[in-house]
Amino acid sequence: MAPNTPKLLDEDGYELWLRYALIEDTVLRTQYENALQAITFNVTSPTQQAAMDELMRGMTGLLTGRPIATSSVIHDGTLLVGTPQSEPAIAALELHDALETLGDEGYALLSQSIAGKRCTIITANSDIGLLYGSFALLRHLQTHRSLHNLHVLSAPQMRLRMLNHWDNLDGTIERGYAGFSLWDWHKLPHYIDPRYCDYARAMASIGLNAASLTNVNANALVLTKAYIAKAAALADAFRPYGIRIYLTARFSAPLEIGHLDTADPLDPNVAHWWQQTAAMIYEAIPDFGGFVVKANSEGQPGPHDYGCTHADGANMLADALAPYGGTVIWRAFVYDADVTEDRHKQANNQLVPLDGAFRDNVLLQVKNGAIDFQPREPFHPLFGRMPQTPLVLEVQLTQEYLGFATHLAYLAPLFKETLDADTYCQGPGSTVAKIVSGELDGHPHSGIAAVSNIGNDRNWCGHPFAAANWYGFGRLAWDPALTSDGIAEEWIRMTFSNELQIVDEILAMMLPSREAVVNYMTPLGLHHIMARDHHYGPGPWVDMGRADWTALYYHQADADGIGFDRTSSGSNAISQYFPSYAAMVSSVETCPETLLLWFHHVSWDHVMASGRSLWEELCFAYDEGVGMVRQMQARWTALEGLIDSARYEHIKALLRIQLDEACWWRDACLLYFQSISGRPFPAQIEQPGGTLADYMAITHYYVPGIPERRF
Ligand code: BDP
Repeated sequence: MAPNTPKLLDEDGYELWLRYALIEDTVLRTQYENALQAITFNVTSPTQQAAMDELMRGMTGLLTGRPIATSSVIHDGTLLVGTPQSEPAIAALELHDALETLGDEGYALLSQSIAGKRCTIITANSDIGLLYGSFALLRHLQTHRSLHNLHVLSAPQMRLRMLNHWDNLDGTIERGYAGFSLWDWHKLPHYIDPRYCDYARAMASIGLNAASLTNVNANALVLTKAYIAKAAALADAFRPYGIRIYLTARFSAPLEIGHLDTADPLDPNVAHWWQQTAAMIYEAIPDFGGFVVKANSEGQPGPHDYGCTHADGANMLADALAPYGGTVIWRAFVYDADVTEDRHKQANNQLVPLDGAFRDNVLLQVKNGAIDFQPREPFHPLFGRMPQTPLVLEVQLTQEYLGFATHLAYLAPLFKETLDADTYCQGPGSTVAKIVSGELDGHPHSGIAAVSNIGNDRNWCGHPFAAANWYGFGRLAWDPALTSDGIAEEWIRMTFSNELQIVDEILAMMLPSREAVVNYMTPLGLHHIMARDHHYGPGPWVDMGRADWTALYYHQADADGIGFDRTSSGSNAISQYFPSYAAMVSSVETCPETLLLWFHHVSWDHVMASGRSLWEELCFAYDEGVGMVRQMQARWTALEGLIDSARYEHIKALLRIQLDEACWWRDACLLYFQSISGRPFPAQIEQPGGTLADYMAITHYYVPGIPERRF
């Protein structure tokens, strides 16, 4: 640090990417101040008020530090905000062409001369569009982009842009690593924690418009009157920010809270109970989004319990919600303990025959891959196979399988990998993004959802860098064509600094970080080899419990080789993909090496593209993962003095944990696989410390993310 540099004020991350720190570049600040001297905004609704408050807060912080003047008269340097309905000066501009492209959530940012005065305009067809536009203008300033000749027209590609909170009513969070639930059910509905508003601001700032509040492993109590009143208070707090709430519906709720003796979806009393429940909910929450349902999966109740199909179950709930415009989001994460079929195939087997059988207000929510949010999975073979059903893509922000909240893993590249994947369902270019945006099959419903990584930790997501995943998800939900690099750069500039050295170093840490995790946990297509139940740390030796919860089932390592044969000589899961993709992955020669062991059982001596044997390649990959964490550490230490010391030290400590755990993963996995392959470690890699027995003996108690009742 230069001797006279003032010490940076410590930050705790609460402000996320909405810090609005004073722009220190005085030339740039003066340009902005000249362009934005006063606001003209005829506020007529709570959402418009939220936009006004945010503009005032943001511009005050970023610019002079003084509140910006408001004026009803247009001058040079006016920021004019409004819809054509709320603001006559905007109506007079006749911006029909632009507004037509924006739909009911998009916005325009324009430089415009009005009666000879230079103005900047935020306009939209709706109040929520104005709020999104206000955040976009602030992002523009926060990232130091020019206001000259502004002409930004932006509308979301997906209608439903949702977070799924896996929060329990007792405050714990399933797979949550950032503290306890934000929802204080005990004090609701009367105490509205100011944090709810900050949550809603953060959501709206990245265009997210829906939140499912409760765990998919649902508790029926949330559907009782007392809890609906509490949920309604949250819905009220979120409404100005365009966020609709959803609740998870436990299929057996009619038994548990409805005093019925069945939850059979074809029983009229059951249907009636759900209709009454829907009526009660909509009375309290008129814009209630609907139900998210996990049924007949991992022991959860569902229509199969009564000999009915997923469509029977989903449609019964959909009929209850239809009069109010609500939707059912039925999860496709279904697999059966009693079925010996490769778990990879089960969702397609159960659901593809039901395409066309669901009501119009049912959406099917499909995880990015067929197993379970692994560090790398090929796209789920359901994408493209159910053209008559709107599919919602589900990704996971909380790092259940990517190092919890102590590993830095920037996940936009993972989300992009799925969104950009070509299913070939309607020929080349039939990407997952086009399927879930509704573009390919002309569905009015479309959507993307992410399992939240938010808790009541002061910095929201536990790891300061985990906020980039929340941010990145929102930005991609709005526009899947954005790049991972571009999103990361925005986030860094808003979260840390616009200094190029800082931006470049942090970008170089973030972009390869997910690949680092893949390397030190599950390289070359390995998957599901983590510790049992809590999933903390390596467990390639796990062989207890039902087969498809063991690691042995997935890696299939034996004296000859390793990997899951999903070709026609094995489980034939590949046949569920469309021919062009299936042909590529079914040959060892053309299958991307990153997915090799996902689809093939390969000899330890198989020669890889590098010229090394598979065994050596595995060793190098694990070792490279550890090396990549060391590089992240070196880049971070180079920033000492340029980042406030609170965040600097916190991240430095987390990187230390990440390195230790990366070594743990590498050494435990390599020692275990060596015990099967019988081959020596290449001399060039760091030789594993400890013995396999030591690693296998490690036991952890009270690992976060598992509600204690599960033990
Ligand atoms: C798995 C989690 C489990 C969830 C399940 C789901 O381990 O806690 O309940 O997914 O998505 O990843 O339903």
